[in-house]
This record gives sequence, structure tokens and C-alpha cells, in this order.
Amino acid sequence: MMPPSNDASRSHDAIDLTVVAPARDEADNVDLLVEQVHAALAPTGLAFEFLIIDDASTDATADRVRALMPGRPWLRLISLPPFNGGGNGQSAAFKVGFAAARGRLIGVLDADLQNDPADLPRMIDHMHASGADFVQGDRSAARRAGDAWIRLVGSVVGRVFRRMILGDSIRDTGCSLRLMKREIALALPLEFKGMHRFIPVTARRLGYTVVEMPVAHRPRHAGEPKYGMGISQRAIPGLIDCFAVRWMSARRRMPGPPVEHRPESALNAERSDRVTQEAAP
Ligand SMILES: Nc1nc2c(ncn2[C@@H]2O[C@H](COP(=O)(O)OP(=O)(O)O)[C@@H](O)[C@H]2O)c(=O)[nH]1
Ligand SMILES: [Mg+2]
Repeated sequence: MMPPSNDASRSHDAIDLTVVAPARDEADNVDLLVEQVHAALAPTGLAFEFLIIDDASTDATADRVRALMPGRPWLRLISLPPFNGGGNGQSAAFKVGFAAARGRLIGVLDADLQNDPADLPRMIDHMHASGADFVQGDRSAARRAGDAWIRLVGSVVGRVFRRMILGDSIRDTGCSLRLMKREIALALPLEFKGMHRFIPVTARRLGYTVVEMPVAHRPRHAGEPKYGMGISQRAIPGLIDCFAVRWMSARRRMPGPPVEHRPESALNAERSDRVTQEAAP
């Protein structure tokens, strides 16, 4: 089959890198975010696009991004309808973003500027130098200096759960800043809420090589954090999710390419068709 010729530039794998950022009510962050992503990627010479997933924001996030689009053909915006009157969550936003991404590589970062887009080119270099399929950011050195103690305790507890239940040694699974081959992004079960916290371990369980790399961690530029901390909001759902991920990876079956069997007569007819086509001028 011929690829659609009217808009080949929109086809998958047409560019080097797609950066995806989920945004819920980040109106006061998107201008600087777009500027910093461009400043980080333009000098690399890579063909890139920046895809913002507006998750049913109730502020002007979508309007602000739309206003930035003229003159920036690499900037894309997808808005999600609300789920039960609220947002769909980061996992759903990533799922939509990864499906729409055209890059051979997919980079991910938060929209509140806590991640520094300038880390992305270093991650690409690290991916090439290490031969890995996936580079996961690790904010732990930067966080020890700046984060509230409740967050640090929460992340240690989460790490112990994940190590015990999943054998997951990834240090900072909650760091959105990561880079992966597109095929990995498409294989992640992100239609389940909370699964974005298990992206690197899932990639490993799918057989891909995941390496970690220290990255920057900055204060939120503007707006409020969207996630609560605490036992009922994070710890217990996180523990249940660990078991869910273990169940999924034990039950996952991904057969290789399927083979369809057809009668010899149909195959012979096809072969002679092909010979005729090849012989045609
Ligand atoms: N799509 C989507 N993104 C969200 C949601 N909640 C937070 N985000 C985005 O995910 C990123 C991290 O959220 P944030 O509240 O800063 O979490 P924290 O950094 O862990 O405190 C930001 O870019 C948010 O806009 C949500 O419900 N849906
Ligand atoms: Mg944040």
C-alpha cells in the first residue's frame, strides 16, 4: 500500500524526536516551556516537534499554546475532554501523546518547568553512547537539596515497595524526564491510571535496555502541584499498582508477527502477478 501522499510530513517516524508534555492548568508555564524546549532542541539540528497534551484544563492553557503556534510549525496541541468533570490523569495524557507522536524517539517532560529541557540533548547523546533503548532521568541528587521531607520519605517508601514487589531498581521512577524509542512508548499499558509511575520498569520487563542519568530538578515555575501526598493518596494506591504491574507482566503475551496460511493456488496467483508487475516498464 502507498503511504498517504497528501501529508507525508504527518506520518509516523517522519522526524527524529517528539517531546510530549502533559499539562493540566499550566497556563502560566506554557510560554516559557515552549521557549525553553525550542532553545534546547534547535541547536541540535534534529527534526523535532513539541506536543502538549492539555488535559481538560480549566484555565487558559489551550489558548496560550494556540497563541504560540503561528511561526512555530513544530508546536502541536491536543486537548482531552474531561473525565467525570475532571482531568484524565497523566497516564492517559501520555497514551494519547505517544500515539500521536511522529518522532523515532520520544522525550517526555512535565509542563511546570520542574524538568529542564536542556537535559534532553544530553539524554540523546547518552542513549547513543550507551546503546540503550531508554534513558530515565534521576533527580535524586538535586532533590535531596530542595524537596520537602514528606516527598523524600514518600519516594523512599515507594522505592522499597517497588524493589520488593517488582524487583525494580530504578531510582527515580516518578521523574517525567525520559527518552525512549517510539516502539516502547506504544507498548506501555497507559490506559490505566497511575501507570506512568511504572514506565521504566515496564520497559525493562518488555526486554528493553533502560539506563539512568542524573538530571536537573527545579522549583515549579508557576501554578499549584496537582498531586497530593500522604498514605491514602499516594502510598496505598501505589502499593496496589505495584501488584497490578506484577500481574500484568506475568500475564503479558506478545507473540511475534503472525503468519496467515493460504492455499497454494492463491500464493501462485500472487507470485505470477508480482512477476508481471516487475516486468512492466
Ligand atoms: N494530563 C494530566 N497532566 C497532569 C495531571 N495532573 C498533573 N499533570 C501534569 O503533570 C505534571 C506534573 O504534575 P505536578 O502537579 O507538577 O506534580 P509534581 O511535580 O509531582 O508535584 C505537570 O505537567 C502537570 O500539569 C492530570 O490530571 N492530567
Ligand atoms: Mg511538578
